Amino acid sequence: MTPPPRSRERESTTVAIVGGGVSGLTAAILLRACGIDAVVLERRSRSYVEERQRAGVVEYRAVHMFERWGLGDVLHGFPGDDFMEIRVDGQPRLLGENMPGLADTGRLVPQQALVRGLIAALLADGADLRFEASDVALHHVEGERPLVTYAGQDGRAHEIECDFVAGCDGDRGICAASIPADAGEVHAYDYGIWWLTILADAPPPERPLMAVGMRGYAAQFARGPKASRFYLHVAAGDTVADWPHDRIWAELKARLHAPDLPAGPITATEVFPLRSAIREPMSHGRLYLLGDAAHIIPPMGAKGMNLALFDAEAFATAVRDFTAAGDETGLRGYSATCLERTWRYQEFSNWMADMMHGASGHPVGGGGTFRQRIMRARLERVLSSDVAARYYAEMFTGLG
Ligand code: RFL
Repeated sequence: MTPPPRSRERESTTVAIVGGGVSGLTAAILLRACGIDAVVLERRSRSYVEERQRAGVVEYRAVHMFERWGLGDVLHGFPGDDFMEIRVDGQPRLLGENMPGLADTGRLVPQQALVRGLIAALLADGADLRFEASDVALHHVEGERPLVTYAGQDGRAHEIECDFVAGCDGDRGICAASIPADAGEVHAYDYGIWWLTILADAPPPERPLMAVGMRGYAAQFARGPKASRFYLHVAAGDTVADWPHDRIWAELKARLHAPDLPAGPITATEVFPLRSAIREPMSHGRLYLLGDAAHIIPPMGAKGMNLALFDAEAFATAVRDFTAAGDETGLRGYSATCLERTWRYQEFSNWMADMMHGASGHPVGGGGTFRQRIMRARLERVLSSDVAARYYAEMFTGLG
């Protein structure tokens, strides 16, 4: 920890939240619903945060969380699909057909729509959101009153004393980095698989679509009524420059077995490796890590944003119980509670990634044709057995 600065005007709040993404804003709105004051410090501008496009599905469990807190209005989306199409070598198969557990699976809420809804609701309620806060640093998180320092939009130095710091600043943020290396462990896993993701103003598929075939894995998901997010498994080390738009559309048409796939302007592309990293414990002194600051998970399974929402509720509830009644149970159990769900979702994501890439001729970790056939058999079991599909349903909805 860096030593605290001197001679600045000191403010005070109950919770200083570093990061105004999904986890930080959700923690802020839930704390506010409990009458607990908080300040959100976000490095980027409001418009940048509101435009950043990533996830698209708020799971059934999280939809109910917002409704339970009387905050259902922040979810500006449209109903999710009850089925997922898995196109196996060009043949459509429906995952979840006739599955009672898959009715009402969640809601399609693009991440930026959720962020916009949260910001609007917080500001309408007079919440303290500070955008373009730079040089955020944490001090004394092992003590009773941590201090957070930062420079405001005007460049002036500020410091905020608080009871708790919520580290919601994402993967590679300053909060996790300020925890001493010997104060915990990071469980990391590199899948050795890289994806190209494409956002396009192209009509979404009839239902969420994953394609399995020996050319490699591909997928297409709705990101609003007129936009799609596509994924393509690509060679490790590829860059965006390796994928000009003509090549992207040709490969998507081939892998999705959709020669007439409607194209549209591509608005964003990114190449990234599939990896997991889970920090244990998820707290240090009075610093609590939420969302990607504590754990990252590959997009396969659509769980990153949903884990962030789970952490936010666990944290807000724990602070509420402590503040209202001095009950420390939630704070003490925060890390174990969140890690238990994190590991279950990591297992789901890992299971899906193994199955989809293995069945597409690229088993994670190698294993040749043996692992390819094993993963084809696994996929066939999920597509043909209600019992096997129920596992998928439970995990996808977040009710498992
Ligand atoms: P966020 O949303 O990244 O927010 C972190 C915020 O912290 C700010 N920040 C700082 N602020 C102040 N001071 C600093 N020093 C700061 N450093 C950073 C950042 O500007 C930002 O505003 O993290 P959070 O809240 O933990 O939420 C996590 C989710 O955003 C993430 O898990 C998902 O986007 C992951 N994810 C997906 N999740 C799903 O549930 N379903 C999906 O379909 C899905 N698709 C995806 C994804 C992530 C992707 N990327 C990033 C590879 C697709 C992609 C392409």
